[in-house]
Amino acid sequence: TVAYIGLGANLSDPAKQIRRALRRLDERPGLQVTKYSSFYRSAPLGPAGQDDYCNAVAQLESELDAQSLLEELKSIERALGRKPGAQRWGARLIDLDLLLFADELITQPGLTVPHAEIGKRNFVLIPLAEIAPAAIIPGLGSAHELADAIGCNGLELWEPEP
Ligand code: A4P
Ligand code: MG
Repeated sequence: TVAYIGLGANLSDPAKQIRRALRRLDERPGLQVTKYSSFYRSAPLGPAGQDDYCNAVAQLESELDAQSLLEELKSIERALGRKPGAQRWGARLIDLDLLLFADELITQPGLTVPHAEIGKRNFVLIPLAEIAPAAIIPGLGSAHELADAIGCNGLELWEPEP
């Protein structure tokens, strides 16, 4: 199954945390990272007073079902040192969200796919459209249509070209 993961971090050298998470994902049995986007910088959505976020999107080839993939994501978050029970939308070392799982619509306790906020966040839609412009977000449209509509206001490359 082709799946897309949103990666976000805003503590302890965020880009390094994203690179660590990508490596961990690729190392897991049954998961392979087949593509990932540029790294982007944006102001935090949520409580004020946090540092900027680094965000990226990865394309995975998954032999796992969606629920098992979510468990792997949570396990990698813990392995990288994310503290459980932190504030919702508060600062975090690493956040891994399951954005898309093929064209499936999933509404289970603890798992909503497509990710509930996907259509509202340019720090997700722009990197997704970069690596998979034709990807369909069930019920909303294609990644590139949604990215064009939301625009890249407030978003820049993490390390702009000199
Ligand atoms: N959950 C349900 N569906 C999913 C899914 N598709 N993927 C459940 C991942 N998790 C899913 O997540 C809370 C619960 O959501 C999980 O137990 C899981 O079963 P969490 O990661 O533990 O908590 P959270 O991340 O604090 O809350 P939430 O609501 O997931 O926040 P988001 O949506 O992840 O937002 N600003 C910028 N600029 N960039 C960011 O990346 N990220 C956030 C966090 C806030 N502000 C940001 C950014
Ligand atoms: Mg999350």
